[in-house]
Amino acid sequence: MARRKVIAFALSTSLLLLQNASSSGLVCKTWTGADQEVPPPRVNDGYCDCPHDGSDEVGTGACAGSMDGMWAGLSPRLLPSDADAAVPPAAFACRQQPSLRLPLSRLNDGICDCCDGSDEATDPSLSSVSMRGSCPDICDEVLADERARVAKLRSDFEAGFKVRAEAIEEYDQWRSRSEENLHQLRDVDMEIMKKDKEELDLRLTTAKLTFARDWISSVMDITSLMSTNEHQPSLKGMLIMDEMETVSFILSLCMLSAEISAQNLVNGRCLALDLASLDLGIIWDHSSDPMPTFTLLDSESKDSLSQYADSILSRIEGKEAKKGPQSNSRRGGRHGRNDRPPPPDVSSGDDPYGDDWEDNDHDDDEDIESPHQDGELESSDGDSGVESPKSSIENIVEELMDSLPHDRSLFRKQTSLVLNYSPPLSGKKQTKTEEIDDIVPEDSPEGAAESEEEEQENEHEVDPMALKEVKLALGRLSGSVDRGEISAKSAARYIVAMHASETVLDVELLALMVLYHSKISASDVAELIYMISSEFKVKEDEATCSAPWAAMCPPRTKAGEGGRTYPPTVIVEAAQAVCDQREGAAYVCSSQIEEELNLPTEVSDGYYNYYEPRGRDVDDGLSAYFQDLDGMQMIPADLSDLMKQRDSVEKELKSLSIRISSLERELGDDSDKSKYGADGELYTMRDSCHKVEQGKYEYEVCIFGKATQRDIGQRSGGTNLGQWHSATVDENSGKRLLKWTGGTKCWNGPVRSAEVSITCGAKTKLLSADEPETCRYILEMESPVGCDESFKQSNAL
Ligand code: MAN
Repeated sequence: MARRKVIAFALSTSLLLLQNASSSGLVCKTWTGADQEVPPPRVNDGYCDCPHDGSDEVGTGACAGSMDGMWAGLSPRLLPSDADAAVPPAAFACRQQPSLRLPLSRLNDGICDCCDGSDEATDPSLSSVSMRGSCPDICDEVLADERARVAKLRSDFEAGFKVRAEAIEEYDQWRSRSEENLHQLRDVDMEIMKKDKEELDLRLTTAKLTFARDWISSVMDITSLMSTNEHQPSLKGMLIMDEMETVSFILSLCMLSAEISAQNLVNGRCLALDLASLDLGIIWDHSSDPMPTFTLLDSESKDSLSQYADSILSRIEGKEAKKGPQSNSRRGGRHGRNDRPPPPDVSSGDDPYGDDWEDNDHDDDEDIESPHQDGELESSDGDSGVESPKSSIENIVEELMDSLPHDRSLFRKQTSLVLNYSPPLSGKKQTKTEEIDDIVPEDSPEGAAESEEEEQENEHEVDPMALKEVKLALGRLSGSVDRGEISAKSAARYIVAMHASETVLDVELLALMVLYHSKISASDVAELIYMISSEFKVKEDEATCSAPWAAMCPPRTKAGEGGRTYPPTVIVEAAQAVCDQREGAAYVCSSQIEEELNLPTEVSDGYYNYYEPRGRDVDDGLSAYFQDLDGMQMIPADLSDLMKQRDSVEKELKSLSIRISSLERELGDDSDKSKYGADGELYTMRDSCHKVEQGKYEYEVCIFGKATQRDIGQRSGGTNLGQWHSATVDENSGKRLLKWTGGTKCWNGPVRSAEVSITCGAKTKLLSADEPETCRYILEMESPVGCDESFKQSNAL
């Protein structure tokens, strides 16, 4: 109403101003006070060109209130400070309501627009409108809510700003401490430790070379002593055997040692042969197939010596020998240009296997050698009838096995019958074996025919407990026998490989070292010698059935050089003891084929000719021969010290590297400077989790961790909304955005993800959660993290 009144008044007074208009145009002042000429077309065109007096728009309302005394014009008091700027202000801002913008035409128009009336002049000289100067100040009422909001914002900001500043300070301190720490660890400690390790490695390499050389020379010394013992028949001399017999001796040692203990069979190989080869500078590559290959120690090459030392050391430490570098390995061991012969005493000038190998009338000799001579294996071809290298090797292995003096076949057969025997079910009586020795297993045809008769004859049931014990004992023995066979077969394969290699090796020396490592008692060794060596062996008369050991009883001797007799006394005595012990003992002739079950009530030594081999103990006559070798099986103190030091330096290096990388990860690398958000503001919040409930869900976000959605009331689990992804600052709004990505895939939708936008707040708190698109979650958070300068400015705080 008041506004309409003012306009009417303006129309009536504008007519007076028409008189000032010249025909060429109207002259009036612009808003800055400069004179201007307003051309006729712009007069009364609805746009106010003359704001001071409204003279160009007297016919319209465009300059309403511009009549003298009624148009206040632009009071200097109301103009912004840059009033003399070339561009006029577009609007008037109420002093207490900066967001309320008024068009200039509403200034001094008699209407109170600003709550403090500041849009209406109080200058009395300009006052001619009723409202002028009489606007009441109603700001307290109008701005109450806004003022409260701003006051809270300000106090939150101040509190948050402080917290943020402290967090940044803490981060800075942590960062500089950590960087210093990292520098110390990475550039100082690590360097020192690496140098230490380098020095240690150097000393260790030297010590290992010395160790390897010493080892070899000790073995040589000891073994040559064995050959030239002045006072008693040398150990070497005890082996009055030809090459083939020596091979049988080695295989038998491997068999007996594995029968004594499972520990003597390592990965299906004869440990004694492994160790003996190593002593003699033979380094096996067990992985090659069908035949193992080996490298000979090249005592002139540091690499070879060091590899050798490693093998010996790991063997002493009880670890499997490390595999040598492939370049050192030589299939079949044929000497190459750079290959040196093995240590002098290991090889003899003669062909070690001599004619015995050729004479052994196995036709497969060529087959063994050919793959190695040609550098590749013949492929197996069933159709052509050509034997594959593998099977020809197996044939030789079988032949070698047949040459072994101990025949376990009768024992095996009986043992398996007993082990497979199960007593008939209740009601059916079973006899004790002693009374009826023709018990045939139920499932055999004879068993069915005889069962009735048996039933009548059998008065005593088999004691199930006794049977159990018998089975237990036989089970153990049969396991031993199996191990022995595996061990001997494996040894046979290695021996075949050595032979095929054409490398000149002293097989007698090897036998002595296997004898040492097999740790077989003198009596078992004696039995082998007497049964293998053709010098002592009595040809068994096929027609008469004699005990297998009868060949050595009584033990014979043979005069040797220097008035010595062979075998050495220790062996002869041990053989004699065996003869005494077994005199009159029951035995089964090899010619007797026993197919039927004889259930024993107990298993005694010598069951089906199987006498358990015994290990060599300290009192054993043979132990004295090997004392010096026993002393060698230790790592010298200085080398062991160095190894310990190196191990501990390596351990320290490892833990140092772990610490360095974890510190680097914590600090964030160069490409990850924003890990802790702008200025490191998130550092103090690291690993903190925040929750909010919305609808039927509770949302939890963990800084640098995971975001989860759970049903309200659910304590754990929930839907994975993603793993921590990043913290960024939105360029336009200045808001922090925290992201979690790669959550559980939405059914028929995207992989879940969550985004938290942070506004300034005194404390960190999640305010709300929303799912604007399926499986995309937007959360609002307030936190001191958002209380920075840009927030202050944009909120005019
Ligand atoms: C669950 C929740 C919801 C989501 C649906 C999608 O119910 O994660 O937030 O929308 O799965 O199937």
